[in-house]
Amino acid sequence: MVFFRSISALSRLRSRVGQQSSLSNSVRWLQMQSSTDLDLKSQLQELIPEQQDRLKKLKSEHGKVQLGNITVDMVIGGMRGMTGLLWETSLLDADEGIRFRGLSIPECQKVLPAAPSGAEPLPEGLLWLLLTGKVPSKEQVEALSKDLASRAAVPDYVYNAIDALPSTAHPMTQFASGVMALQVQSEFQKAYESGIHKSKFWEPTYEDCLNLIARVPVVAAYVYRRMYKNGDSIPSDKSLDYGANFSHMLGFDDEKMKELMRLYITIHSDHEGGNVSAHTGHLVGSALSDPYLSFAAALNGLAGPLHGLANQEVLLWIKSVVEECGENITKEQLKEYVWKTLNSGKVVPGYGHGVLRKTDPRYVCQREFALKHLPDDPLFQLVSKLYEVVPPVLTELGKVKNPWPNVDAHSGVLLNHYGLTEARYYTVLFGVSRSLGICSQLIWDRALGLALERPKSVTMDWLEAHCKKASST
Ligand code: NMX
Ligand code: MLT
Repeated sequence: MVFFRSISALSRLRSRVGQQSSLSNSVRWLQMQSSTDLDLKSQLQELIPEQQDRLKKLKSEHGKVQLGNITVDMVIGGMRGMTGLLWETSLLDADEGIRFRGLSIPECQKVLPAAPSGAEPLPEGLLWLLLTGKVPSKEQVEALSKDLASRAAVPDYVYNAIDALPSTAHPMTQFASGVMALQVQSEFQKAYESGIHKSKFWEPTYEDCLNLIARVPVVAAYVYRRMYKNGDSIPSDKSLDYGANFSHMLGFDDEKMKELMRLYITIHSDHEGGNVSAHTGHLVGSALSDPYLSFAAALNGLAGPLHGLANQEVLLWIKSVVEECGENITKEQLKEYVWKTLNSGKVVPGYGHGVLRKTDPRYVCQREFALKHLPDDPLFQLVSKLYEVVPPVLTELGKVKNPWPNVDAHSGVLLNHYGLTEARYYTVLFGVSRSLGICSQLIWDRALGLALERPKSVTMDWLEAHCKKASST
């Protein structure tokens, strides 16, 4: 029965994606499970040799094929547009947005298993997809859910490490410190110290990654309860799925909030490899630093206001609009407020992107969630008004390459609606979700034996001399 449902879902999907040639490779990957194997690690064991051969062939047959020219602008401008990383789990198209192993967000919402009472994808299913390139069955998702629940014990010294910080420390500082403390149990570090052969690196990496993914919601919930609920921690409920249990540990048992959490974790998990957090995780991992060290580093990048902290900034900014102008602000007043923000030398948080050139599909699906579950929420209505007001203003500014909203423009009002009102905490939620993408790729980094990252840097003197020489020839 599950098999037939999967097959019909696949043919629906194929008919939608069939025309898109860029997807052919991803579709090659996208095979529904006919196997009943519930063990994710043994699935990977089967896939790895095939992918190792594929990479070897690519390198030997096409290693010298050029992928573009590097310009001075790229070197000065944060390597924008420079293809320089191998990242298997997802791919971003500037107009279409993210695809996880070839699947867009609406496609994931259709084919990935949902909770019995829900409609949004279970993050465990997305994790399975990211790791294997295959859409899991309901049974496989349940097995992974149980596996993660069985790995979620967090040692006391992790809590003690967090408790050593003032409770006023930023939630991302507390969270990243907790992740660093989790590192004490790294299987990779132990295996490396005992001289493991490099062909086996991926196995302790897999254990670390699954343990890390299982434990970060517990650490994150501890930080939340410590900061905002007098340290009154809520134990995990192993009968719940990953997203629902995280919501429960935070203190939110409303079924809709659990649905939101599943969607939230799914859509924030991965955004190809060049964003600051993913790239940092990959870079640090390339030194064979274990997944805890790599992911903690990634979190520190996520904590920057131009990256993950933007979700905090958006809600604080929206609340400042309401404080100054009231909830029933007119579009004209809103436009003035946006200009005031820009003229004071600040960015409009939640708008713009380093790669995307259209509205982020992660924004769109959150908007759809709001239209379905909270259409009358006043802050949602304000977010909708901003969608009309901000893009023309940013376009008028003349230098912004993408005036459209990104993922962070919407998440805060949804969380706020269900009672998670503490904006400074929001980036921690992003961090929990991103563990799925960064860790999935780290496992493949080790399985494929990817190289130490070490790009060449140059000085301004070097650039000037090079350009002088280039213009004289
Ligand atoms: N508000 C004001 N100015 C902006 C904005 C914005 N939302 N977006 C871009 N610009 C400016 C940018 O600061 C730059 O100015 P300058 O030349 O004076 O340095 C100019 O427009 C050109 O920037 P772009 O090439 O369009 O964007 P870039 O790739 O450099 O930066 C972001 C991308 C995301 C950092 C930028 O759009 C931004 O600061 N947005 C607001 C913060 C935000 O929402 N970040 C979250 C991104 C998603 N995430 O979760 O990580
Ligand atoms: C992300 O999800 O990482 C952000 O949208 C930033 C990016 O992709 O550069």
